[in-house]
Amino acid sequence: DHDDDRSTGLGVATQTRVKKPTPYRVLMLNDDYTPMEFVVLCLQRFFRMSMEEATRVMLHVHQRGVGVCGVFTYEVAETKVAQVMDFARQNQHPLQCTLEKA
Ligand code: TYC
Repeated sequence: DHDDDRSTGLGVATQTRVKKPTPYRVLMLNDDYTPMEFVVLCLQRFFRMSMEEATRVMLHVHQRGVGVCGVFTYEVAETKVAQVMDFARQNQHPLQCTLEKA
């Protein structure tokens, strides 16, 4: 933002500093028990992925051990982790989701 009032003769341009939030990655972790379809459902439901994208991310996690669900502000990342963990617990799956500074 930029404010200037030359008409009064008192105007001085001022920059309004807008602080960019530190980005956080939400990570999905592999395990031996959570069904692949459940992980795909989580990625579709909480990260708004298409079935194709969710399947690609799930397979990446299955093969590599960890994968990125998305990058968000801390508050949003924390909320998404909690949503996944709650949904997994409700369905008795050991699925783990976490966040890290991007
Ligand atoms: N490894 C699981 C299986 O073979 C599938 C899985 C994928 C689990 C991704 C968790 O984040 C995960 N059923």
